Amino acid sequence: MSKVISIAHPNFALIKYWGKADLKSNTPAMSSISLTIDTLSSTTKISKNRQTNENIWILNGKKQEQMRQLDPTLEYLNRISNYTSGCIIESNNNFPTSAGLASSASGIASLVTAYDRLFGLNLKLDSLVQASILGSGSAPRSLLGGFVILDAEIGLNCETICQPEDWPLSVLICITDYKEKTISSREGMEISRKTSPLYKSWLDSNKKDIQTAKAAIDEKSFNNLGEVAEKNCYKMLEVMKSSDPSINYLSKQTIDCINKVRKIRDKGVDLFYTLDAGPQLKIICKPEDKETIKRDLEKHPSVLSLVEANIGFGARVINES
Ligand code: 2P0
Repeated sequence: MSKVISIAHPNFALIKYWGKADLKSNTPAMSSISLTIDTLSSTTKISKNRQTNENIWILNGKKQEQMRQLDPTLEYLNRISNYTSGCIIESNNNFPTSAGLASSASGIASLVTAYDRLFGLNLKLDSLVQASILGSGSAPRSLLGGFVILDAEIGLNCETICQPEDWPLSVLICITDYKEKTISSREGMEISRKTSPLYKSWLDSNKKDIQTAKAAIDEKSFNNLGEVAEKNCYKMLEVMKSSDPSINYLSKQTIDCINKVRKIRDKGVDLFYTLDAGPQLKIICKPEDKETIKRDLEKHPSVLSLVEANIGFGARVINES
């Protein structure tokens, strides 16, 4: 086989990871639960570099000067495959990169999946998780579809806890800004871990939030899941805000969208929302309410575009030759 193309989707955490147990291994300090979505995707083509032992990474058509984010993952995989030359990696995102839409999670998950096939490794999930986590702490969650837990308590076990077809919710993403963020999640997490007076209680409350969210997913209780997800999101935002320097990824447009979405909810529509390290607002709703919410948001001046998604599947190979 000379080249493999794979696809992976971003995932949005409902119970968030914000802080690391160890910088070098990039191990999250807490468990997280996410939702893999469809429509947005990262596609990665990988082939061996037969000219030199250099790794080449072309992201959205542009050759990257820095391999820093991919190197640990590639080194891990090269050790397993005993490969000492380079790879040519071409990744494309069909959505804004580094703008709080989890492009690194889907990008890394698609790379690991493509590499595994190109080298015929057939790695078990725990090795794919290890390879992914070295690139991005949220990337293992994009290896899988549906609702996914990445459990920091039991050795970074990553598994789907509800398949997409078992609870088919809808997701609407309000894009309020296309710009790349100025503080990476990695930097932000370290600032928070070192300086936020709320960091310890954030860490301590993780286990309970995970239990509550898991129970809500088991029972398919939309309201219980929404309540714990929003509370967990606001706790993370408080940790960011109380860091020194204070971290804020939201814009005025994000706040406008939140206010609008709350008004829609006050009218009796079931929905909840979440925010990550960026200004985009992600709304989770029932499929039957999607059109109503869309109609209310579509023309809102703070919404540059509205992306519709459903719950998606995990990373997979789509072409090999
Ligand atoms: C999450 N985020 O759980 C949290 C919520 C953003 C806010 O994981 O440093 O790209 O590469 O492990 O995974 C985004 O950060 O960070 C993230 P690194 P990552 O989805």
